[in-house]
Amino acid sequence: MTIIITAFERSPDGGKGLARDTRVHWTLEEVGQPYEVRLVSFRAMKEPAHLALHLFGQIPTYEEGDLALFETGAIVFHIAERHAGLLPDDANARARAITWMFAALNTVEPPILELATARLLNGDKSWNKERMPLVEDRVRNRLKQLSARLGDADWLDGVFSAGDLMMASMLLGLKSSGILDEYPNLAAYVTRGEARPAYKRAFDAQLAVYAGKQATG
Ligand SMILES: N[C@@H](CCC(=O)N[C@@H](CS)C(=O)NCC(=O)O)C(=O)O
Repeated sequence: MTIIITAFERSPDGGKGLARDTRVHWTLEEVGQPYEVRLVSFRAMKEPAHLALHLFGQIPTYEEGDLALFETGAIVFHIAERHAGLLPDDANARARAITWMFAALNTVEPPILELATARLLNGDKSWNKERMPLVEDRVRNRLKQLSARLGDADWLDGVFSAGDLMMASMLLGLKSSGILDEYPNLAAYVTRGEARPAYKRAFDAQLAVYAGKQATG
């Protein structure tokens, strides 16, 4: 059964792999599942056909036969549960890997998103200057805690898991801010994630989509 995921027709990040479809590409590449990508424009994302798949009118979505999913946490978990390689067999280790997925989505992503919003959307507002140090400190606080927990380890709980895939995906969004480099073990963690062949394939796949759209206009 062909797996179809959706992605931006024109990604605002210019092909840097920061849109959330990249973590789904990455997951599918890790487990070796073929998939197709359907591109959607910002307008099409808010139209009935797409809203039937994603009630919030966003990407990515995931279709597999008569199953349609949205929310990257649910999509990555679904794939990781059905294919070997991203969730340990041991029940407790599996539960911990799932915990890291939730931690990435619920505890680490929100301050990172707040920082991105403050920089990209509110950068020109007079009140943003005063607020910025608070927003950056919220990110630093999470990174400090995560950095202390990771220590010298390669991955958060022994072997690479869906929890690392999700956590590294969040931290990737911080690369351009310079804040990640204040925590060398986290910067190295992200570099290790990016060095995985599956990540490279996922990144290249989304870049090819972006470059193709640029070339064809
Ligand atoms: N919590 C959702 C967030 C999805 C999301 O914010 N998608 C962005 C792209 S990365 C989007 O579609 N933005 C356009 C919009 O919200 O109109 C998930 O993890 O899938």
